[in-house]
Amino acid sequence: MQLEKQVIQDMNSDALSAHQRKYNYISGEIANAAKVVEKLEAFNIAIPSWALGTGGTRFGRFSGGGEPRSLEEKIEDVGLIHALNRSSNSISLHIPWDIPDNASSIKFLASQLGLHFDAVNSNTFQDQKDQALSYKFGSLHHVDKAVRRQAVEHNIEVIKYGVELGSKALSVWLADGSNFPGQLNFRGAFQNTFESLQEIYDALPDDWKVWIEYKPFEPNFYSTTIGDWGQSYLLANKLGQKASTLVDLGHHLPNTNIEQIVSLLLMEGKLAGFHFNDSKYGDDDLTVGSINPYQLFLIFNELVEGMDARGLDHATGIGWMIDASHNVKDPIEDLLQSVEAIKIAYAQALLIDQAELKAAQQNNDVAKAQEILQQAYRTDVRPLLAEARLRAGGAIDPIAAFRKLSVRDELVKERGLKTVATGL
Ligand SMILES: [Mn+2]
Repeated sequence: MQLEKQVIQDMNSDALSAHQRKYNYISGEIANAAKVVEKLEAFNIAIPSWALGTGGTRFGRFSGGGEPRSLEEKIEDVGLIHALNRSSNSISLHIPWDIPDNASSIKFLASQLGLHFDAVNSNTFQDQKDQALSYKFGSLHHVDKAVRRQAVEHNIEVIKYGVELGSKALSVWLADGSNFPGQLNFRGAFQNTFESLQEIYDALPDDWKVWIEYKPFEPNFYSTTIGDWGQSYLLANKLGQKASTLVDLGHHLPNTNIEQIVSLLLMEGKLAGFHFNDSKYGDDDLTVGSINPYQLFLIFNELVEGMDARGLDHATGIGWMIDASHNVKDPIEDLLQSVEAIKIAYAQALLIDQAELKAAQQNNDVAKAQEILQQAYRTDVRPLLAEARLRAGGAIDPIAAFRKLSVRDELVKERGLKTVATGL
């Protein structure tokens, strides 16, 4: 299924006058509305191929209807999201869940929908059917060199798929760790991980990057071998220029000051990008902005300020990607909500008068600094987002359009009620 521009435009006509009223109001209230809309138009967030089906937990999975049955159908779903919000122009593939059998036809399909391929993701946290050696006790950190070799080769194979599709980065998340004290020699595990990553690093094409993710616990519950941003940063530094640290918002212990981590990684030129999601307890993979939108806004404040300080383009300077799992909501609606939340936080951060904030910081005017941030956070920027979408040919209200056009019903008709997408 594809959504033609005309269909979306017709949808918009009902909502147009209400939108104009709201947009005119906010344009009068803030100084830089036109600039913000321009930046919002340029800002895209990649959709992961594994988020288009209903996710499960270790207790079960309740699939919805019309889930994509193939990589082609996943790309079509991202095409639908992008047609509605004009902010999701790339897809991040997970290998081996989504191996492109015919790269040129996959690339052609994507480009027809205005999409390209973002970072490719390797998987050494599961054993695959025909796999010779098991990752039960880890992959890149494994005590057995043969297992490490197999995991390194898998990563190099993922790079090859990525090259065929025009990706420019490999994203590595390891489940490696230990469940019990004494199980691992920490130094040995870290050293093995480093040496394995070095082999992967050496296989990167010149214009490629490797993004190293960290996570404090799960699936291992005593230690993880890349447990926090310091350990990832250490590896990235030792590896070299092409390696940097990927921040997954859910990969922190409760109450961690993520915005401070982001600020320092950015300062050091080692912030690869994001896996956006939200959480209340652990790696909950909930819809972005559903639990703690203020934290997301504070992160974007650091990003905007830090990227401007380094002269980075907001849209392309680092990687923007969602990594969430939708257990109870329609995945497409959930992803539309996530993209909206990210762009709201970004737009609010763009409203902050950074010069005024710096002056307040210089004067130790704490109350004023708080006022400046909260003034931006409490501004309803949604009409700015809608305006950016409208100008780009998207829907004023993407979820309303998705529902009015009965997109899911159409997908169920096409694909059937009992389809299960590959992934967790
Ligand atoms: Mn992630």
